[in-house]
Amino acid sequence: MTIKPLIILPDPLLRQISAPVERVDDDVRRIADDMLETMYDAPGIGLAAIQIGLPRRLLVIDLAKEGDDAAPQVFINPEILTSTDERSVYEEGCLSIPDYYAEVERPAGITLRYLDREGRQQEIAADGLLATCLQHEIDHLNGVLFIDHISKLKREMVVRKFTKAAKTRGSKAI
Ligand code: K1U
Ligand code: ZN
Repeated sequence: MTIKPLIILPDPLLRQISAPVERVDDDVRRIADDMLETMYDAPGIGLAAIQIGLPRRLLVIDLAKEGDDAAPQVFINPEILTSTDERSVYEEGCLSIPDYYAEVERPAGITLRYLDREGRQQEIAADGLLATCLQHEIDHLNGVLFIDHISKLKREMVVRKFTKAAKTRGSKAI
């Protein structure tokens, strides 16, 4: 398993719409394992393939508490089937927008259809942090970032800060 470099705002890749995974094979399982390794190293609780530069509809999540056994979950070609009218607010972060957190309101519950790492179709109902994290990661598959759910003023400030930081990094590179 390999830890991959993370794609950081304002990289245009983060705005790309990811393509469906056509076949769940060993290559896809290897990518999922690399994503989990990258997510644990960061550390984070979720990761979409585009965050390591791969525009494929694949995401990983692990919501195990510190000290508990790892509980990795792989979701391939996830589709939200239903969303509750009830909404919940959670303070979200993003490994592609390091050290920035903001409250985001989303449907409190969803039902989801997806393929697991063996390529079997599954359906689940999710609420709480799992519902929030799945929606955050599925947004990534559609080129949407959590800052798109906050005010335009705050979003523009964040994008400006990260654009400046990227330019500084670029000017220091040989
Ligand atoms: O997709 C990502 O960028 C990962 C992101 C997932 C997420 C966090 C919060 C709400 C919705 C989705 C993160 O993992 S940010 C880091 C984070 O939340 C965290 C890091 C260490 C310990 C616990 C949480
Ligand atoms: Zn994110």
